[in-house]
Formats: sequence, structure tokens, C-alpha cells
Amino acid sequence: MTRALLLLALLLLASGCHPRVSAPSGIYFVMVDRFANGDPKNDGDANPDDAQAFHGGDLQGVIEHLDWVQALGFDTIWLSPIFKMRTEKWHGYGAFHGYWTWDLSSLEPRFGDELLLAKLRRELDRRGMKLILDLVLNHVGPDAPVLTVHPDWFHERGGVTDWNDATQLVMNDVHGLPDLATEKPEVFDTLLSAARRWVELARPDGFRLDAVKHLPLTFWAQFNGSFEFMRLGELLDGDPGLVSRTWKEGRFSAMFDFPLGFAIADVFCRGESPAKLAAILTNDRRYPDPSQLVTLVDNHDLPRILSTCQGDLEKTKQALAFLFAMRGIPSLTWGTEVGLDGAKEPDNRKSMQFIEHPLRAHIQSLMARRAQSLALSEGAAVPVEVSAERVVIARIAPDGTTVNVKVEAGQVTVSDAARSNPALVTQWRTGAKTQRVQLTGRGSVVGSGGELGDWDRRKARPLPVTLELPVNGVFEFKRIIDGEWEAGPNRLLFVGDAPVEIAL
Ligand SMILES: [Ca+2]
Ligand SMILES: [Ca+2]
Repeated sequence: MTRALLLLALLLLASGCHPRVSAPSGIYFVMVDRFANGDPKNDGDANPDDAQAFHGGDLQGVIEHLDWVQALGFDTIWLSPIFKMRTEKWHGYGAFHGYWTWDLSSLEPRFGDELLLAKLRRELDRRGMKLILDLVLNHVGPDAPVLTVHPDWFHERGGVTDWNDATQLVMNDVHGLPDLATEKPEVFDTLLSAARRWVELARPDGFRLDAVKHLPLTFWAQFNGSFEFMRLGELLDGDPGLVSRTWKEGRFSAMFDFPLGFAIADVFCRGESPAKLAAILTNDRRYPDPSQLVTLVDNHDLPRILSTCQGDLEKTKQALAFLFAMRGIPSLTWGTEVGLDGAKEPDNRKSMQFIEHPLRAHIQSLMARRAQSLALSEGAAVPVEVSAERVVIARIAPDGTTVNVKVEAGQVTVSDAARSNPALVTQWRTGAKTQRVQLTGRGSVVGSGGELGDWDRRKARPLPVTLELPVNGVFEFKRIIDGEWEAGPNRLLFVGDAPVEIAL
């Protein structure tokens, strides 16, 4: 036992506590090439003036800026893939993002070596910080040497032509990237051994798992079942039904909350009804543990939030205020705090600037408020007041301590509220208390939530229909009449304490 561990054990004994693996306070995403250049000797042909070229960022640069990340209030760093990768452009597109792996079992020399990775781990430990490594298991980069050595490790079915075809989604090449035949034991074992090697060398606190949609759930269940720590799935989809199903069947421990992220952009940047936020949160009971959802307003595959909000700093601030006041583990894309923008690739992947910016102090204060409030950091998120113009989400801590988060006219207000009955949280989490809602009229209805078909018109409910819906639940829906969606904004339903009959 090291001295540090011994000290920790004694402290825990003295305080009568049991050690527990704490969830990250916040995850800061670093695209390694775009963060900080700590070592010009490994730059190769880097050219910071070319948006598609490598810019020279590396692990040394990450080490040198851990204090920046920690000062912002984040205790966890997620690194874009650091493994040996294609470095040449491909059809004019840059390889700097790192998602075109060539060899998952060795480190990309432009980023550093294994000694430096070990140093990064020590520097994180010294600060009480965590590390998430990004694994691409679906494909390899174009022209990866393994294609010649093991041509039989790939599906070679050509590109995806029909994105609604479930077989194509997992078997065909996505964006032309060679698709790994993970059902072959030697392919699976190679991927698993590489992952295990990095666990030994870097002791990560979790994996961020890329392209979840493009690998079979049987693969994920087997891979994820091999690890105890955070397995964070990237399923880029706005359907909470799909995200929750994949989470359970794929044995992930966490998923990115794209459904909420898309709703935040719609509400704060595009002026849609705040009820949409409550409708998304109504799906929380479908997740194994909504507090483990990793929330976001953007990432490297999406437009930057500042661009989605058309450069409007105030709207961006409100979107972030909501993000950091919600349940889940908030994540931030590098440079959001200094106003990095960009609507499309590679514009949304600009290099970091370590400068002062009003968003930095804003995020710092939002993270500080969150850290000081058990309701904000760990509480459930229960809609308690909803109209098309205004929602109030109660954040209720396990002990009943409650903070209200109000969204009205694009503004977020957080205020202390009267203590809630903790039974409300249990009822909310399990959906145990329901209310009968009858909808009558012509046609059919489809909307948010599983009961209303998750906006999938093939699952529309013919009218009249009687539904058992969770109390406090919020549903958006529309009618389909004679095969046509009805015009106008979404209809809204807030499930209260009494049964209702609504004539449409
Ligand atoms: Ca460098
Ligand atoms: Ca695949």
C-alpha cells in the first residue's frame, strides 16, 4: 500500500465513512490536437493556419493546463482518442480529431509517449481529477495497416446507403470508414486487450465509447461487461426511448443526453417553448439512473452553442445556466468558456485560446453554485409547473431539499424552495403514481414519451384513447388527421392530480 493510500484508508476509518467512487462533478472535453501545444518537437507538419491540418496540441499541453480546467470547476477530463492514428488528410478532410485510429494498442507519437501518459495520470491524481479515454471500436482509419495484415477482420459491405436499415447501420462502413467485424472472436479479443492495456497504463476512470449506433448491442454488452468503471456511450440521437434501451441492453453505465442537449438548443437559441425541456425530463424514469446522464449543449460533431444561438452571448449564457442547473453530469466542449464558435466542421473544432472571456466567469460561477447545492448536483428533476410560456423544474435532493429552476422568456432563474416530500422523487423515478388521461376526437395522436409513441408516427395512438400517464409528467403531442400532421405548435399536456378528459 502506498503512503497516500494508507493515509486515505486511515482518514476513512477515522471518519467512519466507507469509500465510494464519486461521479464526476463535470466532464471537460479536450480534443488533444486543438488544446495546447506543450512540445513543438512532436509537431510534424502541424500548421495552425490550416483548419484541416494538425495544430500541434499534445499531452504535455494538457498537463500544463489542468489547473485551467480545475479552476473552471471540472474534475474530469475526457481526451479525444490518443491512439496511433492516420495523420494525412483524407479527401481534403483533416485527421487531427483522432477518430481515424490506426492502432488502438499504441500511443500517437504526435501526442507523446507512455511515460508522458503516466505523468498525466500522476498530475491528475495530485489534483484529485479523473480521466476518461475515448475508444473507437467500430472502425479503423482509412488505409490503416491492419487492413493489409488482417483483411478478414472487416465487413467490407460498402457504405451505408439506407440509414433506416438496422443491419446496414452496424455492418456497413460509416462515412467510408472500414467497419470492424467485431463478431469475430479474434477481433473482439484484440479490441478488449488494447482497452485493458490502457486501463493498466493510465488507470482511466472511464471510457467514452464512440459510434454506439454502429455496433451491435451484443458487442456492447460483452465489452462493457468487462469493465467496472464508467462506460459512457455516444448515441447521437434525440430519442430518449432509444437512448434508454441502448443503455440497458448494451450494459453502459452512462449515456450522453443528446435528447436534452437538442431541446436546450431549441428552447434557448431558437425560442421554442420551455415545455419541451420538461417533456424530455419526463423520460427520466425510463433510464437506469438519470443522474448518470452526461449532459451537453454541443460537442465536436455539433454546431457550437454560441453559433446555434447566432452569436448571442446572453442566449448562450442562459442555455449554459440551464445545463448546469439540471440533473446528470454536465460536460463542456473545450473553449466554450472563451467563446469558441463554429457551425460546421472543422469550424466547430477551433484551437483553444487561454484568454479571459465573460463566459469563463459565468461557467465558473454556475459550477460553483452547483457544487454547493446537493439539490442541484444530485437531485432529481421533476416538473412542477408547466405552461407553453413557463416551466418550473424542482430539483429535489435525496433528503427533500429543493431548488426550483424556472425557465420563462428565455431566462433561467434558480431559487430555494420549500422542502419536498422525498416520496415524490421515488414516485417520479418509478412512474408509480399515474393518472388517467382520455383523449377524444378524430384521427390519432403521437408525441413525446413512450405512451405517445416517442414521436414515431408508426406508433401513433388512434383516438379515442385512454392513457395512464405519470403524475407531474409533461407530454408534447400532435394529432394526425387523414394522414396529415395538424398545423401549429405542439399541443401540451401536464399530468396533474386528477383524471382528465380532453376533447381535441
Ligand atoms: Ca506538439
Ligand atoms: Ca459497425
